[in-house]
Amino acid sequence: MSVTVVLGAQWGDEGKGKLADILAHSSKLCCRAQGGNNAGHTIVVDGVTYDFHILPSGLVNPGCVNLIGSGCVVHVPSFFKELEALDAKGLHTDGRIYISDRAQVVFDMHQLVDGLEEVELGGGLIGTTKKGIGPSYSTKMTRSGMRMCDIFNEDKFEAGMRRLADGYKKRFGDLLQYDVEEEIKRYKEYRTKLQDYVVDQVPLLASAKEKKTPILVEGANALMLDIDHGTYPFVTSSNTGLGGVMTGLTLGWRSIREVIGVVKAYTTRVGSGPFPTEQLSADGEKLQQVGHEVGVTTGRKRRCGWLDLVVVKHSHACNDYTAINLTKLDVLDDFDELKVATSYAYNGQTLDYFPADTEILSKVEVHYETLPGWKTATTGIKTWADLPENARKYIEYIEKFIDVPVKWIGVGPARDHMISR
Ligand code: 2SA
Ligand code: GDP
Ligand code: MG
Repeated sequence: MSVTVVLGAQWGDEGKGKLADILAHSSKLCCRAQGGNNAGHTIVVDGVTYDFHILPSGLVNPGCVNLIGSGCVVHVPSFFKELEALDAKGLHTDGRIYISDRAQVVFDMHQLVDGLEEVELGGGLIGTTKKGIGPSYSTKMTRSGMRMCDIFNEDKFEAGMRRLADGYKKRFGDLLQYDVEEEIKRYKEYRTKLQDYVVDQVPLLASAKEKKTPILVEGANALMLDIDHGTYPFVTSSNTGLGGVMTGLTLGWRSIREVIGVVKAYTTRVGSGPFPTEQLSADGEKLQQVGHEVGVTTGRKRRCGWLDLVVVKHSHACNDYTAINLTKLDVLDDFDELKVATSYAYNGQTLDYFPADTEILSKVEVHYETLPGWKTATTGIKTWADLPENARKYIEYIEKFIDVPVKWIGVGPARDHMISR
């Protein structure tokens, strides 16, 4: 079995979906290991735009079966809504999408609590997508959550839901406007509908291993949002790095052939938290507008700044990338010069590590290298040799700094706007 893993190397929205779609052509199975419908992966094929949230991007390829793995959290109504939206675009998914019976269920009450917990944080809010991700992973860890397999055990499931709702009612009182019986009622219908989708992932992946099926793992969110290695607490509630792939799917460590880090040619972040290279300036505004940097799930404007190689190096130290896909190079086409962060200093001392303490991170002084722009349109360029010299130099600088080969370069949103090297 050979497994290729695609992971976000920054704060998300690097363009993982686009690479996953391209690689799905040489895969038979595409799996999500973690996260829920907080993710937003946009794919553009033949002029049609598809947005994926909980569904894996491998669905665009008709020859690819897709799995939402055990490490994921699934809001069932959103799952069906997303399938319907794909169907309406002519993308039929029958028999190609499965959910692990061990994945956690995200309830409407988790989503409401997500909002209430944000209010509790006041000025220190995380800026979540309010999709119930944090509350759902919390109830998973306190062992009070419900899993997909529980849906088919009606009495146990309903008792579990009532218990969860009681707990939340005690905590939030009238602030929680929620009727558990309403939600329980809706599961009566889902129980039947879900029968075609819920599977035991362990034999599914074991059989894929036996048949040497090429597998693609599509990471969601990104390393800097990892619950352990990201900018805690301004992170999501799952392990978004390689660790999450190992726990969320049952693939076996020996099968992993390639771990591709997807790096945007600049940096963006949605939600709160320190962002050392953020540009609250005309340059930041230009990146946001040219890059169309708007959240796919919430419609929020993404914060923008220069490429931060300290971040990418930290990300590589955590995930051990075998290759990089540099994306959205074309967004930089019209800058006279470009800055890349190469180190941080704190209290006058250069740091040779990425600080764990977000308070330190928010106060670091950033050291930049300035590189010349190329002032040439790159969208449509198909080969490395045809890229402007300064664009190649920019890429080579990154490659040298992090010591990982840049194998793919994104020069536009469409599937064929990708140079492979
Ligand atoms: P959550 O909802 O608990 O996972 O939020 C916690 C933090 O994780 C961030 N986060 C994301 N960051 C970038 N992209 C994400 N997906 C959407 C997209 C985001 C959107 O593709 O554009 O539409 O706003 C994503 N999902 C979670 C989040 O902003 C919090 O900082
Ligand atoms: P993901 O969450 O990592 O899959 O990324 P998103 O889909 O949230 O955000 C990336 C956005 O950039 C999407 O709108 C993509 O269509 C678009 N995109 C991906 N690669 C490129 C590229 O190389 N150039 C340009 N201009 N857009 C790209
Ligand atoms: Mg995204």
